[in-house]
Amino acid sequence: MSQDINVGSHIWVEDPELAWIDGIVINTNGAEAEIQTSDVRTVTAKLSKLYPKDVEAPAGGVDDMTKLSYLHEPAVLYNLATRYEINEIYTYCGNILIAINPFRELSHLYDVYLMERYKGAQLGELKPHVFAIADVAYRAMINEGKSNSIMVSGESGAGKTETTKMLMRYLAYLGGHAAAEGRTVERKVLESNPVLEAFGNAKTVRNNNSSRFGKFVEIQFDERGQISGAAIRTYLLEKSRVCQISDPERNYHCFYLLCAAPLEFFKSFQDINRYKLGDPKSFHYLNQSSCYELVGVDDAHDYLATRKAMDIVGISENEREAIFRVVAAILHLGNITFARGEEDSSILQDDKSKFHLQMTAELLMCDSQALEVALCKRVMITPEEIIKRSLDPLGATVSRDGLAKTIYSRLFDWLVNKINVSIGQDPHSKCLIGVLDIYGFESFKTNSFEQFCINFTNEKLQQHFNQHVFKMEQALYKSEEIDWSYVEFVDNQDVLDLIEKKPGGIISLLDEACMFPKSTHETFAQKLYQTFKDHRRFVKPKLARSEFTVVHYAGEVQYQSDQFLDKNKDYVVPEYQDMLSASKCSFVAGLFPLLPEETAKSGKFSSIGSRFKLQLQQLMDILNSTEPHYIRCIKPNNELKPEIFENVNVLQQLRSGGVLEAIRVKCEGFPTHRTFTEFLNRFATLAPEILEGNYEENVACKWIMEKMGLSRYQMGKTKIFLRAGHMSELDARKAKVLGESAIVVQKQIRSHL
Ligand code: AOV
Ligand code: MG
Repeated sequence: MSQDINVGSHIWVEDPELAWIDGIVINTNGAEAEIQTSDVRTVTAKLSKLYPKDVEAPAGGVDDMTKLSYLHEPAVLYNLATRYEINEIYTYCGNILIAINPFRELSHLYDVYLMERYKGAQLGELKPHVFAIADVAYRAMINEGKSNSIMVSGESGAGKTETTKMLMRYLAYLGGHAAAEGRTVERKVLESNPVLEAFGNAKTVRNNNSSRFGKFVEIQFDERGQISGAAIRTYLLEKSRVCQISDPERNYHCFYLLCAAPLEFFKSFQDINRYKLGDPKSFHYLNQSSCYELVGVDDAHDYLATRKAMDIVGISENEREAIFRVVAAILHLGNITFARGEEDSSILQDDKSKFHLQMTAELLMCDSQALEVALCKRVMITPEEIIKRSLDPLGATVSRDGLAKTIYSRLFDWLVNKINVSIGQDPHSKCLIGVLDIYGFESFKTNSFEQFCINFTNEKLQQHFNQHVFKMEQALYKSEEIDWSYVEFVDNQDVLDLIEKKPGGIISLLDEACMFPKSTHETFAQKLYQTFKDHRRFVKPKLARSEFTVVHYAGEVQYQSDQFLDKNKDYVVPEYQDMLSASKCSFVAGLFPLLPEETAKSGKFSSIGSRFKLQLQQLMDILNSTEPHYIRCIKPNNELKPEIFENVNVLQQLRSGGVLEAIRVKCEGFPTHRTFTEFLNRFATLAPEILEGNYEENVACKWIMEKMGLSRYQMGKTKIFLRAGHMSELDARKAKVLGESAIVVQKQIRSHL
């Protein structure tokens, strides 16, 4: 880069605060340059570290990074910042869409009028938009009969869920049943969002409406391109939130909605007193944080909206009543506290606890005595005998929280399943569009098993992205024997091996530890240190006894292993299982179906980590069988406010999302390739003379390119490889030719009349 830089050159120079700042070289001295920056400071930097600035760049930036005349990190960043300033939140990078969260309503961006315009438009013809990506996926599906997927990624609060909703609205618009009203498939698909958000989203420090589960929505289409079914898969709901929250976060929205439920709504039941709820401040599961209300959110209104959405997705009145009864029961359950009884046993602490126990049992319609015993005692089955052991107050509290988490996660799974049954699957559908909205990479002060699974997911998706963008591109160039200097890229197979290899990966070792009764988190950590002492993606932090660090593709994350063993065990205490499956409420009993005798007795350990790994593999298998599209969401600042664009922060996200690498590969290479036949089918009209001669296909393709004055393309063995911009140029020429010939035909028709 540096050889073109002289005194007077406009350049970008690194800056600790802004990442990059523009300036003019005022002096050079060997390998060093003196620069006057645009904020009128004089700095020195190595010439080799400077990047040229395009002084003729359009004022409002360019809508596709591949159109930048100088393609490098500062240009990319500056382009995004410039566009963000004028509310252009979408920018392409080839066929990847970058979406920057505006943190303000931009309703004009999503209205029906705009949807109509994007319908059938070529990518790049209109401004970059989520609709355009959805349209490309839909057209590709219709034209090629192949399934497509759209993967939306980004860190917490970057806008994945909002983007996903827009994609789904647009797909529903394209594949909707025009004349139909009422509960159509597409209506149910759309209304599943508010239902799942009420039960699976919560306010966190990073996002006031943070999805605490991953989601893959598979929209099925019939041969006419209409939506004929859908399946929603969810991943790893954050269970711990049900009983543990920290200031200023909140528990799942549904708890607050129910507490705020308008009284008159309950007239159809005996009355709201049945739930004995009221002020959320009186519940332990909610009052661990001092945040109860959200700015701009009316919980009472949302309660009604949620009930309505539940109705649309096919949840009956009785079921809705039971669902909220269970939600109320969980709040009461959390208020049961324990005191020390005789020896190491525990008893209910006071009359208040007795009241809440009574309420919990009443709402769950199970036996209060059985509930009390199940909370305070544990049956131990050894080969020799069955012992009933008392739990101390701490043990009873842990057990209580375990029960709350189990009930809540079963409730969530029930909702997902119900929605799927109600929407219905189309067994004849051959094509689908999958939309993935899954938690982004997380690295907090303390990182536990949840972060480990989330980051594992992101490693998998990153590999998919890498493979798609890099490997596929390169492999193709190689097999086509075209001139291509290989680009290095960071592969992450080694991190994936570290995590998921069987046997010997972290998940396998965790399962082993869970099955061995004497293991503790410390022995587990020791085992990790021993096994991976030479692994370049694993670090034992200094002085660590139970922490370990994984060098992820997006950076290092230090995990606290304390709760890994507990959190990996998927286990329902048999007493709870028996008590709830005997509930007089068929809904509650249905959440806890009786297990076959064998499984119940053996107490066989079932691993959350391994199950998650399997789910993830299934997801990857689906994704691998589809044509992928990527949307990278970016969070411009951590204050969640409009108009603030933090360069360093954004750059980090572009890097960890692979956008910068993708840009390099895309632009150095050939973003579009077509077989000769495909190319000729599409563009023969540009040179009708080739149809008359007896040309080889590749010669004919070359002929067209030369006739159009396009160069820098490459001919492979079976395909022609185009540079960015070639395709749109060819399409535009074709449109012009077709327009002209249509006029000729019309003239001929007229002259015959
Ligand atoms: P996330 O899904 O990526 O985070 P969301 O989609 O929930 O993030 O977005 C966070 C918030 O940003 C939303 O609640 C909106 O207020 C705002 N927002 C996002 N996209 C837009 C948009 N296109 N227009 C207007 N406002 C927007 V997480 O689920 O936490 O990983 O777990
Ligand atoms: Mg989300």
